Amino acid sequence: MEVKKNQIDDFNRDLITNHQMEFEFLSSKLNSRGVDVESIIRDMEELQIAIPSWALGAGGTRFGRFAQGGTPGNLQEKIKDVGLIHHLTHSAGKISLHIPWDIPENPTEIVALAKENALEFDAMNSNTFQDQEGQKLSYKLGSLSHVNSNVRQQAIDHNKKVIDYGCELGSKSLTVWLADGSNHPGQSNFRRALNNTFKSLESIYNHMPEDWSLYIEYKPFEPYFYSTVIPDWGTSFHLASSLGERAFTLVDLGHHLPNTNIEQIVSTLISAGKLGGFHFNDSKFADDDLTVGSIKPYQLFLIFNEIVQGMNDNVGGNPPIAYMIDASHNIKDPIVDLIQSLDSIGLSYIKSRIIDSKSLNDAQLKEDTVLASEIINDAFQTDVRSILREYRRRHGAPLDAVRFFEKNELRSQLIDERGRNNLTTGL
Ligand code: PSV
Ligand code: MN
Repeated sequence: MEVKKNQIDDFNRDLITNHQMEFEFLSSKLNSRGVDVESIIRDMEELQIAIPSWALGAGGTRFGRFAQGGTPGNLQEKIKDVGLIHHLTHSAGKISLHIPWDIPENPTEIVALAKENALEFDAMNSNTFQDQEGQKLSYKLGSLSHVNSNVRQQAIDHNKKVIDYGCELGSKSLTVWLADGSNHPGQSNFRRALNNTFKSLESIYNHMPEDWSLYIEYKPFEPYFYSTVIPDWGTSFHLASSLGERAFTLVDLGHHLPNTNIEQIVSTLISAGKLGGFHFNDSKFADDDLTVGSIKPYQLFLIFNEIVQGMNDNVGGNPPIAYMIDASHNIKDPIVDLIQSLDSIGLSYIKSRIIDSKSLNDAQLKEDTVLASEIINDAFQTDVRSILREYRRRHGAPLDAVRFFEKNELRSQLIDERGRNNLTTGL
């Protein structure tokens, strides 16, 4: 399915007058306050968010999944869906693959298709949390941390293979989400599990080419509920620091206990130069993978504030952060949900850029708590949607990507092409 330039032009024609009015009003207001709107629009080009290959199908829970129709049935179709999202938003220029769900059987063809869709390959993701058909040893009681060295070796070899696939695609990083943990007190020796994990990761780290990075996720619960081998950022940070310069912590928004101050974790990691990757989603209860910014937009804004300020100072020499959306789509159309997530990310980023950081710093130093919170709130309460629209317009994208998708009945076209009951690989 192809979206033509004239379809976008026709769509934008109805919205353009109103958009221009709103954009001019907001930019003159912000410019008079010393905010350089043009530089924000320019910098947004750098804010490219990877879409994982497992996000394009109908998600669900262990209780069931509901078919969406027209979802991609193979890696090629997944690349095309991400290409479409990027075309409509100009902010999803990367795709993140999961092995074995999306093995690139013919890397040359896959690389060419990605290029055609203006996409790069972001981090590769390994999977030692499921047993695959024909797999020799089970991961039921762990993988990289397992007490049995043969199981550990199998998991290490899998991760190495994932790196090799990534090399063929031009990816430069591996993300390890280690599901290992225990369900019962006494089941696992914490020290041994952590030590085994470190040694396994060391072997994987040493397999990476010189220009690769390793991102280590953490998660306090699930699939095991008593303990997790890498439960928190401290453990991930400890492993990354012990492994070396090219190992980093990855923060997934859904992997925290309720009310954790995630923005402070982000700030600490950037100060130490160890924030490698970031997975966006939102949640009400646990790791429920809801649309980014749908539940806690203020938290997202505060996180971006720490990212923007931290990366400006960058005393720890933090490398550019690899951003990805890691959400699941139970009842919404996955493409629409991903666009809504990209909208939230873009808006939070813009809001964090319009914070009057000089006055905020002065207020902090003058111990003026009220003024400090007024400054933060002023940015958060500003409606910056016209800046996001202007960014999209300048890149030939629709002023409202969700409405464009629906008005042009793009899902129906995908259903016509791919069928209503096709199965998507992955979660
Ligand atoms: C499970 O929590 C998870 O969402 C992790 O965050 C990984 O990034 C992803 O699955 C795929 O392995
Ligand atoms: Mn994740």
